Amino acid sequence: MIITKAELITVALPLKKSFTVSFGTFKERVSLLVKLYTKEGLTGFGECAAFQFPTYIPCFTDEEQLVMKNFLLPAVLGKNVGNCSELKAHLAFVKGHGMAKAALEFALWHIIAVQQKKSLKALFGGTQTTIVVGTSIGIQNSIEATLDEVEKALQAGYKRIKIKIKRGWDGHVARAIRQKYPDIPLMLDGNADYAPEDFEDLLTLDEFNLLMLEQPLAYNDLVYHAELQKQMKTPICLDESILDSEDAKRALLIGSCRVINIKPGRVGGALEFIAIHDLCTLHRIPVWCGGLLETGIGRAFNLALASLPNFSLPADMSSPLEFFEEDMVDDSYTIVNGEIKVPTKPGLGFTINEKVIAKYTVGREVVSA
Ligand code: OSB
Ligand code: MG
Repeated sequence: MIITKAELITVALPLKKSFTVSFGTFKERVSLLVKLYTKEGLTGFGECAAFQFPTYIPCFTDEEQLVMKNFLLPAVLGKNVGNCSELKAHLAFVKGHGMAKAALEFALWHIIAVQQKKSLKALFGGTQTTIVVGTSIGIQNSIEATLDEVEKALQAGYKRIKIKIKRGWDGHVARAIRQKYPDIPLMLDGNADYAPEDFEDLLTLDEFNLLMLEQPLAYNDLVYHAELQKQMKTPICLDESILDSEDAKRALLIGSCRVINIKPGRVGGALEFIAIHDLCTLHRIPVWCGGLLETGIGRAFNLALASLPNFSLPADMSSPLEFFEEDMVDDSYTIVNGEIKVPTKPGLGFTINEKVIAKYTVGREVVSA
C-alpha cells in the first residue's frame, strides 16, 4: 500500500457540559483528525488524542500536527507500507509523540479493515461481544452537585463511577459518596495533582473501599508511585505515566501500580496497546480501557481494543453524544444497561459523517508526497 496524502483536520466541538479535572476545565474538545489516502484509492481516518494544551501529558494538538507534518509523514509518504508494524517501524526514529504516531496508525488500521473487509475487533484479536462501561465525573462545585451526578450516572446504568479529585477535593467527597452508596464500584482519579508530601493525605483514602486510585502523582513518575503503593492498601492505577509498553514494563518491575488504564491514543497506537494488554495478562495485572473525550472516530478504536480478553474492569466509554451535540459518526453507539455492543461489521464499525466534520472544522492542512 502506498500512502500518497494526509489531510490534517482540526475540529472544535463545544462540550454540552464543561468537564473539570485537577489541571483545568474543558469547555470544548479540540481534536486533530487524520485522513490518509492511498494510491489504491482507499482512505482511512484516525483521531489524535492530544488536547489543545500540554496539561495532561506534554503532547498537545499543534505540536502533534507539526511532528506529523515535519517528521512522521515525510517518513512514510510515497513509500510502500504493507501493514501497521511496518508503519510503526518507519515512525520509530521519532522519540515520544505517541499521540501523533497513534493517529497515523489508526488511520492505516481503518484502511486495512476496509481493504480486508474485517472489523477492527477481528484485526485486533478482540474476543468480547460487549464492553462494560463506567463513567468519569468531573470536579463539581459542591458535594450536592457531585452526589446528583453520581445518581444520574447510576440511573443511566453505568457500572462503575470514577470521580475526578485534586488536592483539597478528595476525602470529604469520597466520604459523602460512600455514606449514600456504601457498595457501588467507586474509584478516584487525581490526574497527577499530588506530590510525595501528600502521602499522608492520600493514605487516608484507604478507608473508602475504592476499586482503585488513578494517577495520584506526577505524569512522568514511576518511583514515588511504587513507594506509595507499598504503603497503600488501595490499588494504584496508572494513566499518564504509561506512554508505551516500556513504561508498563518498568512500572510492573518496580511495583508502581496494581492496575493499568490503557488508552489507545496515549500509548502510541493499537500495537503498543496490545503489547501492554499482553504484558499485563502475563503478570496478572487487571486492565481497563480509558478514554480522552474522543469523538466517535477515536472511540471506534477504543471500543474494538477494549474487547481484548484481559479487559475485566469497566471502560471509560461514555457515548460521545453525552459530551457533544453531534458526533463525527452517524451511528454513534448507545449504552444499554451499562454495556456497549462491539461492532463486528467490516471497517471502522461506524459511518463517518464528513458533513458534520466540515461543520466543526477550524483548521485543515494537506501534506503530500
Ligand atoms: O484522566 O482519564 C483521564 C478526560 C480528560 C482528561 C483526562 C482524563 C479524562 C477522562 C475522560 O476521564 C474519560 C472519557 O473519555 O470517557
Ligand atoms: Mg486518568
